[in-house]
Amino acid sequence: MAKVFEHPIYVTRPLLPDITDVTARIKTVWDSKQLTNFGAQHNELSDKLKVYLEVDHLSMFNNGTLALLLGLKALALTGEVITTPFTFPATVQALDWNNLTPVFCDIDPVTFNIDADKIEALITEKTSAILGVHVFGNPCDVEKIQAIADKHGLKVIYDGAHAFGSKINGIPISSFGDMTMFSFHATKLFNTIEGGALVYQDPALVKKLDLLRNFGIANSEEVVLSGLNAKLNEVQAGVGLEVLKVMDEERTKRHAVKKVYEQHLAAIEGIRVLTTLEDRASSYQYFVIEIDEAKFGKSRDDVHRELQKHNVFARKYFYPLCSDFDWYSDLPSARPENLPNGQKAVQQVLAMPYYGALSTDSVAAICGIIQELHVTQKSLSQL
Ligand code: T4K
Repeated sequence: MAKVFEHPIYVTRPLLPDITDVTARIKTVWDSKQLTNFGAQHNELSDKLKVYLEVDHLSMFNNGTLALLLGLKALALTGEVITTPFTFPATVQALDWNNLTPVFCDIDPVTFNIDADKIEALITEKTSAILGVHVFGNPCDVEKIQAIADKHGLKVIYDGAHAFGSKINGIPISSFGDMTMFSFHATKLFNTIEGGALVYQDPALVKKLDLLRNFGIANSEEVVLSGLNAKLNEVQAGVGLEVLKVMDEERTKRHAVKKVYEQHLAAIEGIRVLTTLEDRASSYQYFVIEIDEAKFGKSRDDVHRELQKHNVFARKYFYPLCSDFDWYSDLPSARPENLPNGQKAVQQVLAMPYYGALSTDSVAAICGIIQELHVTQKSLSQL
Protein backbone atom coordinates (compact mmCIF):
# COMPACT_ATOMS: atom_id res chain seq x y z
CA MET A 1 0.00 0.00 0.00
CA ALA A 2 1.31 3.43 -0.96
CA LYS A 3 2.02 5.58 2.05
CA VAL A 4 -0.08 8.50 3.28
CA PHE A 5 2.23 11.47 3.82
CA GLU A 6 2.32 12.73 7.38
CA HIS A 7 2.43 16.36 6.23
CA PRO A 8 0.68 17.73 3.14
CA ILE A 9 2.72 17.82 -0.04
CA TYR A 10 1.74 20.86 -2.10
CA VAL A 11 2.12 21.56 -5.79
CA THR A 12 4.93 23.92 -4.90
CA ARG A 13 6.67 25.65 -2.02
CA PRO A 14 8.14 29.13 -2.27
CA LEU A 15 11.88 29.42 -2.75
CA LEU A 16 12.92 30.95 0.57
CA PRO A 17 16.39 32.47 0.87
CA ASP A 18 18.10 32.30 4.26
CA ILE A 19 16.09 34.38 6.74
CA THR A 20 19.29 36.02 8.02
CA ASP A 21 19.99 37.41 4.55
CA VAL A 22 16.38 38.56 4.15
CA THR A 23 16.40 40.20 7.58
CA ALA A 24 19.62 42.04 6.78
CA ARG A 25 18.10 43.22 3.52
CA ILE A 26 14.93 44.44 5.26
CA LYS A 27 17.06 46.20 7.86
CA THR A 28 18.65 48.17 5.01
CA VAL A 29 15.18 49.14 3.81
CA TRP A 30 14.15 50.13 7.36
CA ASP A 31 17.29 52.22 7.83
CA SER A 32 16.66 54.03 4.56
CA LYS A 33 13.02 54.79 5.51
CA GLN A 34 12.17 54.49 1.80
CA LEU A 35 9.59 51.69 1.77
CA THR A 36 8.15 52.03 -1.72
CA ASN A 37 7.91 54.33 -4.78
CA PHE A 38 11.05 53.26 -6.65
CA GLY A 39 13.80 53.21 -4.03
CA ALA A 40 17.25 51.65 -4.04
CA GLN A 41 16.08 48.01 -3.80
CA HIS A 42 13.64 48.46 -6.66
CA ASN A 43 16.27 49.99 -8.88
CA GLU A 44 18.94 47.42 -8.01
CA LEU A 45 16.57 44.55 -8.76
CA SER A 46 15.49 46.16 -12.01
CA ASP A 47 19.14 46.48 -13.12
CA LYS A 48 19.97 42.90 -12.11
CA LEU A 49 16.93 41.47 -13.89
CA LYS A 50 17.81 43.33 -17.08
CA VAL A 51 21.19 41.60 -17.03
CA TYR A 52 19.71 38.19 -16.12
CA LEU A 53 17.00 38.35 -18.78
CA GLU A 54 19.33 40.04 -21.31
CA VAL A 55 16.93 42.90 -22.06
CA ASP A 56 17.22 46.67 -22.43
CA HIS A 57 13.76 47.62 -21.22
CA LEU A 58 12.07 46.23 -18.14
CA SER A 59 9.39 47.64 -15.80
CA MET A 60 8.40 46.02 -12.53
CA PHE A 61 4.89 45.84 -11.04
CA ASN A 62 3.26 44.64 -7.84
CA ASN A 63 1.97 41.49 -9.55
CA GLY A 64 1.97 39.82 -12.94
CA THR A 65 -1.73 40.48 -13.58
CA LEU A 66 -1.40 44.25 -13.30
CA ALA A 67 1.80 44.10 -15.35
CA LEU A 68 -0.09 42.42 -18.19
CA LEU A 69 -3.15 44.62 -17.81
CA LEU A 70 -1.08 47.80 -18.01
CA GLY A 71 1.15 46.41 -20.73
CA LEU A 72 -1.88 45.84 -22.96
CA LYS A 73 -3.06 49.36 -22.09
CA ALA A 74 0.34 50.85 -23.01
CA LEU A 75 0.20 49.18 -26.41
CA ALA A 76 -3.16 50.92 -27.01
CA LEU A 77 -4.75 47.78 -28.41
CA THR A 78 -8.31 47.81 -29.70
CA GLY A 79 -11.04 45.35 -30.67
CA GLU A 80 -10.10 41.67 -30.66
CA VAL A 81 -7.06 39.80 -29.38
CA ILE A 82 -6.42 36.20 -30.37
CA THR A 83 -5.45 34.13 -27.36
CA THR A 84 -5.49 30.70 -25.75
CA PRO A 85 -8.25 29.31 -23.56
CA PHE A 86 -5.80 27.06 -21.67
CA THR A 87 -4.33 29.51 -19.20
CA PHE A 88 -4.76 31.03 -15.75
CA PRO A 89 -7.76 33.44 -15.52
CA ALA A 90 -5.41 36.43 -15.24
CA THR A 91 -4.48 36.27 -18.93
CA VAL A 92 -8.01 36.81 -20.20
CA GLN A 93 -9.03 39.06 -17.33
CA ALA A 94 -6.24 41.45 -18.36
CA LEU A 95 -7.98 41.62 -21.76
CA ASP A 96 -11.41 42.13 -20.16
CA TRP A 97 -10.18 45.04 -18.06
CA ASN A 98 -8.92 46.70 -21.26
CA ASN A 99 -12.29 46.25 -22.98
CA LEU A 100 -10.61 43.90 -25.45
CA THR A 101 -12.51 40.88 -26.76
CA PRO A 102 -10.65 37.58 -26.52
CA VAL A 103 -10.87 35.39 -29.61
CA PHE A 104 -10.07 31.88 -28.43
CA CYS A 105 -7.75 29.77 -30.56
CA ASP A 106 -7.34 26.06 -29.89
CA ILE A 107 -4.10 24.71 -28.47
CA ASP A 108 -1.41 22.35 -29.66
CA PRO A 109 -2.08 18.95 -28.03
CA VAL A 110 1.61 18.34 -27.31
CA THR A 111 2.85 21.65 -25.88
CA PHE A 112 -0.58 22.95 -24.69
CA ASN A 113 0.36 26.34 -26.19
CA ILE A 114 -1.74 28.31 -28.68
CA ASP A 115 -1.74 26.40 -31.99
CA ALA A 116 0.00 28.82 -34.36
CA ASP A 117 -1.48 27.02 -37.37
CA LYS A 118 -4.99 27.96 -36.27
CA ILE A 119 -4.40 31.67 -35.61
CA GLU A 120 -4.67 33.09 -39.13
CA ALA A 121 -8.22 31.82 -39.69
CA LEU A 122 -9.36 33.84 -36.65
CA ILE A 123 -8.03 37.22 -37.83
CA THR A 124 -10.66 39.84 -38.68
CA GLU A 125 -10.46 43.59 -39.37
CA LYS A 126 -10.93 44.09 -35.61
CA THR A 127 -7.89 42.03 -34.57
CA SER A 128 -5.12 44.11 -33.02
CA ALA A 129 -2.87 41.51 -31.37
CA ILE A 130 -1.98 37.93 -30.55
CA LEU A 131 -1.58 37.10 -26.87
CA GLY A 132 0.26 33.81 -26.42
CA VAL A 133 1.04 32.09 -23.14
CA HIS A 134 4.25 30.10 -22.65
CA VAL A 135 2.30 27.47 -20.75
CA PHE A 136 4.29 25.77 -17.96
CA GLY A 137 7.34 27.65 -19.28
CA ASN A 138 7.39 25.82 -22.61
CA PRO A 139 7.87 28.47 -25.33
CA CYS A 140 5.16 29.08 -27.94
CA ASP A 141 5.97 28.69 -31.63
CA VAL A 142 7.37 32.22 -31.63
CA GLU A 143 8.70 32.18 -35.20
CA LYS A 144 5.37 31.21 -36.73
CA ILE A 145 3.42 33.64 -34.53
CA GLN A 146 5.73 36.52 -35.47
CA ALA A 147 5.41 35.73 -39.18
CA ILE A 148 1.59 35.89 -38.93
CA ALA A 149 1.75 39.12 -36.91
CA ASP A 150 4.10 40.75 -39.42
CA LYS A 151 1.90 39.74 -42.34
CA HIS A 152 -1.22 41.24 -40.73
CA GLY A 153 0.31 44.16 -38.81
CA LEU A 154 -0.52 42.77 -35.37
CA LYS A 155 1.23 43.18 -32.02
CA VAL A 156 2.51 40.08 -30.22
CA ILE A 157 2.35 39.87 -26.45
CA TYR A 158 3.42 36.87 -24.39
CA ASP A 159 2.18 35.93 -20.96
CA GLY A 160 5.44 34.48 -19.70
CA ALA A 161 4.22 34.09 -16.10
CA HIS A 162 5.79 30.60 -16.07
CA ALA A 163 8.70 31.29 -18.37
CA PHE A 164 11.32 33.14 -16.32
CA GLY A 165 14.58 31.58 -17.56
CA SER A 166 13.08 29.82 -20.61
CA LYS A 167 15.19 30.04 -23.76
CA ILE A 168 14.99 29.03 -27.41
CA ASN A 169 18.33 27.98 -28.93
CA GLY A 170 20.05 29.95 -26.17
CA ILE A 171 18.02 33.09 -26.90
CA PRO A 172 16.10 34.41 -23.86
CA ILE A 173 12.33 34.10 -24.17
CA SER A 174 11.93 37.84 -23.59
CA SER A 175 13.53 38.55 -26.99
CA PHE A 176 10.40 37.42 -28.81
CA GLY A 177 7.27 39.46 -29.49
CA ASP A 178 6.63 43.12 -28.64
CA MET A 179 6.23 42.44 -24.94
CA THR A 180 6.50 39.63 -22.37
CA MET A 181 5.08 39.51 -18.87
CA PHE A 182 6.71 37.59 -16.02
CA SER A 183 5.04 36.78 -12.70
CA PHE A 184 7.08 36.94 -9.49
CA HIS A 185 4.34 35.39 -7.31
CA ALA A 186 5.43 33.34 -4.29
CA THR A 187 4.67 30.14 -6.22
CA LYS A 188 7.12 31.09 -8.97
CA LEU A 189 10.73 29.95 -8.92
CA PHE A 190 11.91 33.56 -9.01
CA ASN A 191 9.62 35.40 -6.61
CA THR A 192 9.23 38.70 -4.83
CA ILE A 193 6.28 37.30 -2.76
CA GLU A 194 3.93 39.15 -5.11
CA GLY A 195 5.32 40.91 -8.16
CA GLY A 196 5.78 40.92 -11.88
CA ALA A 197 7.54 42.59 -14.77
CA LEU A 198 7.17 43.54 -18.38
CA VAL A 199 10.02 43.39 -20.87
CA TYR A 200 9.55 45.00 -24.24
CA GLN A 201 11.31 46.18 -27.38
CA ASP A 202 9.97 49.76 -27.78
CA PRO A 203 11.90 52.30 -25.64
CA ALA A 204 8.94 54.72 -25.84
CA LEU A 205 7.02 52.38 -23.52
CA VAL A 206 9.37 53.02 -20.57
CA LYS A 207 7.86 56.42 -19.81
CA LYS A 208 4.32 55.29 -20.55
CA LEU A 209 4.56 52.32 -18.17
CA ASP A 210 6.19 54.50 -15.50
CA LEU A 211 3.08 56.68 -15.66
CA LEU A 212 0.58 53.84 -15.83
CA ARG A 213 1.90 52.09 -12.71
CA ASN A 214 2.02 55.36 -10.71
CA PHE A 215 -1.37 57.11 -11.12
CA GLY A 216 -0.27 58.90 -14.30
CA ILE A 217 1.77 61.32 -12.19
CA ALA A 218 4.39 62.96 -14.41
CA ASN A 219 5.77 65.32 -11.75
CA SER A 220 4.57 67.26 -8.72
CA GLU A 221 2.57 69.56 -11.00
CA GLU A 222 1.09 67.22 -13.60
CA VAL A 223 -1.10 64.11 -13.86
CA VAL A 224 -1.10 63.26 -17.55
CA LEU A 225 -3.10 60.04 -17.83
CA SER A 226 -5.40 57.77 -15.88
CA GLY A 227 -3.14 55.20 -14.31
CA LEU A 228 -3.21 52.80 -11.38
CA ASN A 229 -1.13 52.01 -8.34
CA ALA A 230 0.91 48.99 -9.47
CA LYS A 231 4.29 49.63 -7.86
CA LEU A 232 6.61 46.93 -6.54
CA ASN A 233 7.65 48.00 -3.03
CA GLU A 234 11.09 47.94 -1.43
CA VAL A 235 10.52 44.84 0.72
CA GLN A 236 9.28 42.89 -2.31
CA ALA A 237 12.30 44.03 -4.32
CA GLY A 238 14.66 43.21 -1.44
CA VAL A 239 13.27 39.68 -1.19
CA GLY A 240 13.70 39.35 -4.96
CA LEU A 241 17.37 40.33 -4.70
CA GLU A 242 17.95 37.55 -2.17
CA VAL A 243 15.94 35.00 -4.19
CA LEU A 244 18.02 35.86 -7.24
CA LYS A 245 21.14 34.64 -5.39
CA VAL A 246 19.72 31.16 -4.72
CA MET A 247 17.77 30.68 -7.91
CA ASP A 248 20.34 28.78 -9.95
CA GLU A 249 20.90 26.33 -7.10
CA GLU A 250 17.12 25.76 -6.97
CA ARG A 251 17.10 25.11 -10.72
CA THR A 252 19.76 22.42 -10.29
CA LYS A 253 17.70 20.78 -7.55
CA ARG A 254 14.53 20.91 -9.64
CA HIS A 255 16.41 19.33 -12.53
CA ALA A 256 17.22 16.39 -10.24
CA VAL A 257 13.58 16.14 -9.01
CA LYS A 258 12.42 16.13 -12.63
CA LYS A 259 14.77 13.25 -13.47
CA VAL A 260 13.45 11.16 -10.58
CA TYR A 261 9.84 11.76 -11.66
CA GLU A 262 10.68 10.87 -15.26
CA GLN A 263 12.43 7.70 -14.21
CA HIS A 264 9.43 6.51 -12.17
CA LEU A 265 6.68 7.59 -14.55
CA ALA A 266 8.26 6.60 -17.87
CA ALA A 267 6.96 3.04 -17.81
CA ILE A 268 3.39 3.76 -16.70
CA GLU A 269 0.99 3.29 -19.58
CA GLY A 270 -1.26 6.28 -20.23
CA ILE A 271 0.93 8.87 -18.49
CA ARG A 272 2.69 11.44 -20.66
CA VAL A 273 5.26 13.73 -19.09
CA LEU A 274 5.27 17.22 -20.62
CA THR A 275 8.81 17.68 -21.88
CA THR A 276 10.61 20.72 -23.20
CA LEU A 277 11.51 20.56 -26.89
CA GLU A 278 15.17 19.82 -27.75
CA ASP A 279 16.12 23.42 -28.64
CA ARG A 280 14.36 25.00 -25.63
CA ALA A 281 15.66 25.59 -22.11
CA SER A 282 13.16 24.96 -19.35
CA SER A 283 12.14 27.45 -16.68
CA TYR A 284 11.81 24.53 -14.21
CA GLN A 285 8.56 26.09 -13.06
CA TYR A 286 6.16 23.13 -13.22
CA PHE A 287 6.28 19.37 -13.62
CA VAL A 288 3.22 18.38 -15.58
CA ILE A 289 1.69 15.10 -16.68
CA GLU A 290 -1.16 14.21 -19.00
CA ILE A 291 -3.34 11.23 -18.14
CA ASP A 292 -5.00 9.31 -20.94
CA GLU A 293 -7.91 7.60 -19.20
CA ALA A 294 -8.37 4.98 -21.94
CA LYS A 295 -4.79 3.74 -21.49
CA PHE A 296 -4.22 4.44 -17.81
CA GLY A 297 -7.55 3.06 -16.68
CA LYS A 298 -8.46 6.00 -14.44
CA SER A 299 -9.14 9.66 -15.19
CA ARG A 300 -7.05 12.68 -14.24
CA ASP A 301 -9.68 13.51 -11.62
CA ASP A 302 -9.35 9.99 -10.17
CA VAL A 303 -5.58 10.45 -9.89
CA HIS A 304 -6.05 13.91 -8.37
CA ARG A 305 -8.44 12.49 -5.76
CA GLU A 306 -6.28 9.46 -4.99
CA LEU A 307 -3.24 11.69 -4.42
CA GLN A 308 -5.31 13.88 -2.09
CA LYS A 309 -6.26 10.82 -0.06
CA HIS A 310 -2.52 10.36 0.46
CA ASN A 311 -2.07 14.01 1.50
CA VAL A 312 -0.60 15.02 -1.88
CA PHE A 313 -2.06 18.17 -3.44
CA ALA A 314 -1.33 18.12 -7.15
CA ARG A 315 -3.23 20.84 -9.05
CA LYS A 316 -5.51 20.90 -12.07
CA TYR A 317 -3.68 23.74 -13.82
CA PHE A 318 -5.63 24.99 -15.67
CA TYR A 319 -9.22 24.25 -14.79
CA PRO A 320 -11.77 25.31 -15.91
CA LEU A 321 -10.96 26.33 -19.46
CA CYS A 322 -11.11 30.16 -19.66
CA SER A 323 -13.41 30.04 -22.70
CA ASP A 324 -15.99 28.29 -20.48
CA PHE A 325 -16.32 31.29 -18.15
CA ASP A 326 -19.95 32.43 -18.06
CA TRP A 327 -19.22 35.88 -19.37
CA TYR A 328 -17.84 34.48 -22.65
CA SER A 329 -20.91 32.35 -23.41
CA ASP A 330 -21.92 34.61 -26.33
CA LEU A 331 -18.52 34.43 -28.02
CA PRO A 332 -18.49 32.12 -31.06
CA SER A 333 -14.79 31.35 -30.53
CA ALA A 334 -15.56 30.10 -27.01
CA ARG A 335 -17.77 27.25 -28.20
CA PRO A 336 -16.41 23.91 -26.99
CA GLU A 337 -16.60 22.38 -30.48
CA ASN A 338 -14.09 24.99 -31.70
CA LEU A 339 -11.59 24.10 -28.98
CA PRO A 340 -11.31 20.28 -28.91
CA ASN A 341 -7.67 20.16 -27.78
CA GLY A 342 -8.28 22.71 -25.04
CA GLN A 343 -11.33 20.78 -23.85
CA LYS A 344 -9.24 17.60 -23.71
CA ALA A 345 -6.25 19.17 -21.95
CA VAL A 346 -8.43 20.67 -19.25
CA GLN A 347 -9.64 17.14 -18.38
CA GLN A 348 -6.26 15.38 -18.62
CA VAL A 349 -3.52 17.65 -17.31
CA LEU A 350 -2.16 17.57 -13.77
CA ALA A 351 0.63 19.70 -12.25
CA MET A 352 2.56 17.52 -9.82
CA PRO A 353 4.31 18.67 -6.62
CA TYR A 354 7.53 20.27 -7.80
CA TYR A 355 10.16 22.19 -5.87
CA GLY A 356 13.81 21.71 -5.06
CA ALA A 357 13.31 20.58 -1.46
CA LEU A 358 11.05 17.68 -2.53
CA SER A 359 13.03 14.57 -1.59
CA THR A 360 13.77 11.69 -3.92
CA ASP A 361 11.87 9.39 -1.54
CA SER A 362 8.80 11.64 -1.65
CA VAL A 363 8.83 11.72 -5.45
CA ALA A 364 9.16 7.93 -5.54
CA ALA A 365 6.26 7.60 -3.09
CA ILE A 366 4.05 9.99 -5.11
CA CYS A 367 4.77 8.00 -8.28
CA GLY A 368 4.05 4.83 -6.30
CA ILE A 369 0.50 6.07 -5.60
CA ILE A 370 -0.06 6.59 -9.32
CA GLN A 371 1.52 3.24 -10.21
CA GLU A 372 -0.63 1.43 -7.65
CA LEU A 373 -3.81 3.05 -8.99
CA HIS A 374 -2.89 1.91 -12.50
CA VAL A 375 -2.04 -1.64 -11.45
CA THR A 376 -5.21 -2.00 -9.36
CA GLN A 377 -7.33 -0.78 -12.23
CA LYS A 378 -5.55 -3.07 -14.69
CA SER A 379 -6.09 -6.16 -12.56
CA LEU A 380 -9.75 -5.22 -12.02
CA SER A 381 -10.30 -4.91 -15.76
CA GLN A 382 -8.77 -8.37 -16.29
CA LEU A 383 -11.22 -10.09 -13.90
N1 T4K B 1 -0.70 34.28 -16.21
C1 T4K B 1 -0.49 32.99 -15.91
C2 T4K B 1 -0.34 32.00 -17.01
C3 T4K B 1 -0.40 32.60 -14.56
O1 T4K B 1 -0.23 31.30 -14.25
C4 T4K B 1 -0.53 33.58 -13.55
C5 T4K B 1 -0.45 33.20 -12.15
C6 T4K B 1 -0.73 34.92 -13.94
C7 T4K B 1 -0.81 35.23 -15.29
C8 T4K B 1 -0.87 36.02 -12.94
O2 T4K B 1 0.32 36.31 -12.26
P1 T4K B 1 0.24 36.95 -10.77
O3 T4K B 1 -0.70 38.12 -10.83
O4 T4K B 1 -0.22 35.86 -9.83
O5 T4K B 1 1.67 37.39 -10.51
C9 T4K B 1 -1.20 30.29 -8.11
C10 T4K B 1 -0.61 31.68 -8.09
O6 T4K B 1 -1.25 32.52 -7.14
C11 T4K B 1 -0.62 32.34 -9.42
O7 T4K B 1 0.37 33.36 -9.37
C12 T4K B 1 -0.23 31.39 -10.54
N2 T4K B 1 -0.35 31.98 -11.84
C13 T4K B 1 -1.10 30.16 -10.48
C14 T4K B 1 -0.77 29.16 -11.56
O8 T4K B 1 -0.88 29.53 -9.23
P2 T4K B 1 -3.32 29.30 -6.96
O9 T4K B 1 -4.69 29.80 -6.81
O10 T4K B 1 -3.09 27.93 -7.43
O11 T4K B 1 -2.47 29.54 -5.61
P3 T4K B 1 -2.49 28.77 -4.23
O12 T4K B 1 -2.58 29.77 -3.16
O13 T4K B 1 -3.51 27.70 -4.26
O14 T4K B 1 -1.03 28.13 -4.16
C15 T4K B 1 -0.69 26.88 -4.73
C16 T4K B 1 0.08 26.10 -3.70
O15 T4K B 1 1.33 26.71 -3.46
C17 T4K B 1 -0.58 25.98 -2.34
O16 T4K B 1 -1.38 24.85 -2.30
C18 T4K B 1 0.58 25.88 -1.37
C19 T4K B 1 1.71 26.58 -2.09
N3 T4K B 1 1.96 27.91 -1.52
C20 T4K B 1 1.28 28.99 -2.00
C21 T4K B 1 1.51 30.25 -1.49
C22 T4K B 1 0.77 31.44 -1.99
C23 T4K B 1 2.88 28.04 -0.51
O17 T4K B 1 3.47 27.04 -0.08
N4 T4K B 1 3.13 29.28 -0.01
C24 T4K B 1 2.49 30.39 -0.46
O18 T4K B 1 2.77 31.51 0.03
O19 T4K B 1 -2.59 30.34 -7.93
